[in-house]
Amino acid sequence: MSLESIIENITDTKPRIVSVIGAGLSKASGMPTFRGEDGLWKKYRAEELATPYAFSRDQKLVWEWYRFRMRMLLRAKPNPAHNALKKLEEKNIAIGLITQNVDGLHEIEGIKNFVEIHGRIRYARCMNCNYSERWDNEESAQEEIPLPYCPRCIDSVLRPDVVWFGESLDSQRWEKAINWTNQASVLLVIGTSGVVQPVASLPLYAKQNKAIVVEFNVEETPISSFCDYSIYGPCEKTLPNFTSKLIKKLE
Ligand code: BJW
Repeated sequence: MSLESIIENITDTKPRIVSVIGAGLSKASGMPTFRGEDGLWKKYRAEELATPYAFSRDQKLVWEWYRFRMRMLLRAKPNPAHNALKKLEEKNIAIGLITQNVDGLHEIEGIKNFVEIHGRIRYARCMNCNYSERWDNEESAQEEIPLPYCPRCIDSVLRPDVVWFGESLDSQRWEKAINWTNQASVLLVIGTSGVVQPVASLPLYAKQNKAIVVEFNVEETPISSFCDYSIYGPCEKTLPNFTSKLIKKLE
C-alpha cells in the first residue's frame, strides 16, 4: 500500500501518536544495532554482555564494551528520523516517545516527552547506594582506564545505568509506557526487531485498544504480522516522508 493510502486511512483529525523506537532509529547516526551484522563486538553478542551475570564475572570486559560504544556515541548526532519525531511533538499530535535506546539522541534532538525504558548509557551508577554520575566524556570513554568506583561506597564498582537482560524495568517508567500506549490512536513502531520483552508486547496492547499500528523497518519482524501497515526502508528516509505528509494532511 502506498504511503498516501496509509495516511488516508488515519482518519482522526487530531491523532494521538505514540512512538516505540529501537536501535534501527539511531543506525543513521552511526550507532550499530544489536542484532544486525554490525551487532557483534569482538566475538560477543549483546545477550552475552548486557547481563548482570556478565558484569559479575568480568566487569572489565563489560566496561570495555560500553566504552567502545561511548566512543561512537560521542561522535553521533541525531538524524532525520529523530527530527521527524520532534516535529510530531511540536505539532501537538505526539503523546510520547517510548525508547529502548539508551543513547539519549532523542533528547539531544530536543524531544521532551520520552521515557527511556532501558535506561541511559550516559550515566553510571552505584549498585549499593544509587549514587550516579555522567560518564559521557572523552576521558571516561578511553580504551584503557581503571574501573570507575563509587566515591561514597569506596569498594563498589559503578555500572552503566541501563537495564540488562533478566533485570526488572523501572516500574514508573513502565507504567508511563503502558499509559501512553493505552491512550494512543496511532502507534508507530520504528527500528526495533521486536524480540525483547516486555516492550515487544506494546504494539499488541495498542492493537487491542483499536489503535492503528504502523511499523517502520528495513525488514519484516515478528511484529509485522499484527501491524496494520509496515513501511519497509531506512526510517531516516521513510519516517520524515510519512510525518511530513501526515502533518500536511492535518493542516
Ligand atoms: C532499521 C534500520 C533503519 C536497522 N531503519 N529499521 C517474555 C517472553 C520471553 C522472554 C522474556 C519475557 N519477559 C522477559 C523476558 C526476558 C528478556 C527478553 O525479552 N528476552 C528475549 C530476548 C527472549 N527481557 C528482559 O529481561 C527484560 N526485563 C524484564 O522483562 O523484566 C520483567 C519486568 C517487566 C516489566 C516491568 C518490570 C519487570 C529486560 C530487557 C533489557 C534489554 N536490555 C538491552 C540492553 C540495554 C543496555 C545497553 O544498550 O547496553 O536493550 S538488550 C538490547 O535489546 C537493548 C535494546 O534496547 C533491546 C532491543 O533491541 P532493538 O532496539 O530492537 O535492536 P535490534 O538490534 O534487535 O533491532 C534493530 C532493528 O532495526 C532491526 O529490526 C533492523 O531490521 C532495524 N533497522 N536499520 C529502520 N535504518
